[in-house]
Amino acid sequence: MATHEPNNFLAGVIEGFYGPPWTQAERFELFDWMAAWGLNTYFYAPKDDLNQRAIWRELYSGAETEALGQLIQACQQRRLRFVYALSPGLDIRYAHPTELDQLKRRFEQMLTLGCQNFSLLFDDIPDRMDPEDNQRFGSFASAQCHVVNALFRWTRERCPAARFLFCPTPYCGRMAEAKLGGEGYLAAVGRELLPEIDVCWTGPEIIAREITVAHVQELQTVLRRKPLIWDNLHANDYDGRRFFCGPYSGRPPELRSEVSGLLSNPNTEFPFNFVPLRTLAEFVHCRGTWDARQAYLAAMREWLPHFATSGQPLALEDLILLGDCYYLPHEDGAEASALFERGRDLVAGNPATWGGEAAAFRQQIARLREFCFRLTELRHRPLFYALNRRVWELREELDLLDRYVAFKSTSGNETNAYHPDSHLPGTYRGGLVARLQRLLQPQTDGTIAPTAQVSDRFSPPLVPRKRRKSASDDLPF
Ligand code: GDL
Repeated sequence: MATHEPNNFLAGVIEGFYGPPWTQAERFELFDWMAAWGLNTYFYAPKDDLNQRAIWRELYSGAETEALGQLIQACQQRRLRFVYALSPGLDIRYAHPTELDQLKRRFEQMLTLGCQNFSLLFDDIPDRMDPEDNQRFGSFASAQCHVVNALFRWTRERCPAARFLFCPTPYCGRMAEAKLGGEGYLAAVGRELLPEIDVCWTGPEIIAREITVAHVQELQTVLRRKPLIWDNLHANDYDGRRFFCGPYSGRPPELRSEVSGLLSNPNTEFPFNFVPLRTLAEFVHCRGTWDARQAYLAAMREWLPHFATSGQPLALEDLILLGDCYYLPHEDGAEASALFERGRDLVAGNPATWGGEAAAFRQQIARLREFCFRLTELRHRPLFYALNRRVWELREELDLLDRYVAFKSTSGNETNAYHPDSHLPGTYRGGLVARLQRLLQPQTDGTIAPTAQVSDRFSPPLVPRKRRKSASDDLPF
């Protein structure tokens, strides 16, 4: 027996990240996946669709409406719910009736395209209001509820079955604890927001490693409804070096009956989302216990055909090793963890005692480097382009470790300093951002502390090995 009501339960995908929105072709591919896998909701909310947030009062142009109309139709054909979001929170004047008219005008345009479900989002906005709004409503929560309730009523008059979603300004446990939006914000939403409106919530954190039943039940009493999970587990817009192709994880199946839906806001690069969404769909429909790793391995098998090459086929076990390197925000996959631990132990240990470990490590590295290199042969070019920079960086680090271990393994070098032939200052781990990162370091207890010794100059001197010292080496630049 399913633990939630499949018809009302919103299961699917939010295009709700920062950065370049997905292409039309990617969205159509997504809709096919969703229809095949039993996901029912596509939530259109790209932060960088200009008309969604920055210029939310402006209507779409002809070409834009045509594209949106195609998406709505494509969803209808596949019996998927299309939800359209506006984010007016950057500069809306809550007390001005003309602002409500602007929102209606925007929704009206979407209604004429066949859109039937709407949303107003107030995430990531300034935590203060105009004095006039403050005077009229007294609180941020009341001002937002006023606008959302009004738009909800207006929409339901035109579309009686409309689903209406609201994202509060504090949308995770940590923000609520910090009293973002003001004292009692969520309690006011619970009291004042019409009960049919869904409230989005990302969990205890913006990127929640775990979302427990207890966490959600506590929230239910405050919100007076089941929250709708906006899940950022696989979002990568906050870190350009990473992507996440691990399984849907850290949420028990019992959570499903405590929420009004589960929507994933995944990687910005669409091709990375196969396994995250495949496993989300499995999770939504699973009976009994949930084994995230098993779901991952099964989904990786299905993903492998996307890695067809112009040469020899790639092996599933190698794809799994790569996937393990880009698994989840708080967790590497098993094989990547093992690789890291081996490397860490070697580097920390005395090379004289490395024995066969060094050779085994170098072999593992060689396999992963070769696989990364072979990705250049992918026929699916958008997938390769999305992978390219990230995997390049991985290869650089593997290459350095390999050279280091090879050097130290050579008899007589155990205590000698290693001077790289590549990985040179300036071009390797260079740049302002990398140098800024070295100033403060996250500690294992969650604090951030100054790095003990930052030996970093703007332009470190290049002193290649085997070069005789020249007079210019003593110049101070
Ligand atoms: C957020 C943003 C979301 C973004 C995500 C990850 C919500 C409600 N809003 O806070 O647009 O993609 O973090 O960076 O999650």
